[in-house]
Amino acid sequence: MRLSVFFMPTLKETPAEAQIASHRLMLRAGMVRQSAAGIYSWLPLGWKVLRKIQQIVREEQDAAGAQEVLMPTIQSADIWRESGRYDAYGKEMLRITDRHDREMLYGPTNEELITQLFRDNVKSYRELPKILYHIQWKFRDEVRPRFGVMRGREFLMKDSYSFDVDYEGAKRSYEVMFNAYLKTFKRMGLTAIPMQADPGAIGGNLSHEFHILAETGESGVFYDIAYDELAAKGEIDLDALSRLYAVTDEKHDPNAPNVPPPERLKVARGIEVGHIFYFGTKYSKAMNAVVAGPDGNPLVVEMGSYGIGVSRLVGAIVEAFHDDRGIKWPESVAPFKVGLINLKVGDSACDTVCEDIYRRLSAAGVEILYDDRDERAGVKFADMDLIGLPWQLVAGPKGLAAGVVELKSRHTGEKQELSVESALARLCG
Ligand code: P5A
Repeated sequence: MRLSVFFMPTLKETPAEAQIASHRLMLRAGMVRQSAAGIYSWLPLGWKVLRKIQQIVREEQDAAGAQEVLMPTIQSADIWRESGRYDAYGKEMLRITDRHDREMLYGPTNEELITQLFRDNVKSYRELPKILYHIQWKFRDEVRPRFGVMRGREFLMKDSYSFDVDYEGAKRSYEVMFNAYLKTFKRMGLTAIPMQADPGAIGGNLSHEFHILAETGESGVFYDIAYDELAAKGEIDLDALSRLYAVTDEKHDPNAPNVPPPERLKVARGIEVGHIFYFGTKYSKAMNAVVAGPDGNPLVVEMGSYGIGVSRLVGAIVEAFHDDRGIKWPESVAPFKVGLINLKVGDSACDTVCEDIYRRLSAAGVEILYDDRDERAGVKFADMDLIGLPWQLVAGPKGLAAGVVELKSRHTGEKQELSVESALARLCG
């Protein structure tokens, strides 16, 4: 992509409404624009990141055996009456009336809809277990939407739902999703700490929140450093994990039996990027989701639901990876891998080399943003640091006369002078 044509309206000034780094940087980098309180348009740069995050989430769900569907955003109030949540949900639910005066709503979550889908289409225990998921926009009329996409009213969620014949099966599904979550966040460069949580409005009796660590996180977290040691191992045993201490600050109890000694208790700040629930037969019972069991008798299915805040993750990743000049994207979610800066547009050596690099990297499938604008070098460096692409490749008349370009890592700040050929080899590898 050429920056001269790319729709990326960057801002020099810090927008007054933005209280936290990720919100400021996402606005300044031209990733999103607010259209109404807590409702955002995603511009090309932001949308590219959102799609990469979705893709990682999707791949890990598929790898865990979950199957993707797409349920609607608009739901009928009837199914929420069946589950008993229509009145209980309160003002956070955006209620809509259609032209026939039928009560509808913009879905804040999909337990009811998936339970209806399941009961109408699955008849026998032989078809279980099943995990279904979708990645779909939700609406929650939050009292105080804030921090940009981190607490929006309209936001993108990945929600999965598991169906099992008994508790043992449901616990297995929970574990499968639990481990898929750890892998998912790890691929984004994040350390996610699972915390025992309150099931709240979703209901049930087993629940974990996944918090990623960031200095500017919304909640304080306390956890046993044994987590870090366990997480480094990859696959995690839920039983071993659940014995460890990890809570958000409102639940911190220095006298709890499993609180580690002070030197092993980590105090940090976190952002909730995922939340999973086992709630047994709460919805299947209320909505009559039964299958024929092995003995022919009806069997009420055991369920769980598993959420990831996909759009929140964009903000959370920026919180975790930035400095005072801008964003520092992990390569796996970066909107482009390389930013190419032509220091002197109009200079024939610079133009020729840059065009050649642009063509060859594009042909090799390396995502590259070429700053071909006729702008001052300072502006180009500042914009490139702001949008945070992992690699910056700088070509100027002086370097080219000596046969070199400069390759800079946005993460470490490390710069290296290389020939064009070795720079290309590096970036293609
Ligand atoms: C689990 C999946 C649920 O809704 N039902 C389906 C369950 N859980 S949850 O914790 O309420 O939400 C799941 C994740 O969605 C993100 N999230 C938000 N992101 C941005 N803005 C919001 N207002 C918002 N509310 C929730 C969080 O990451 C949460 O963990």
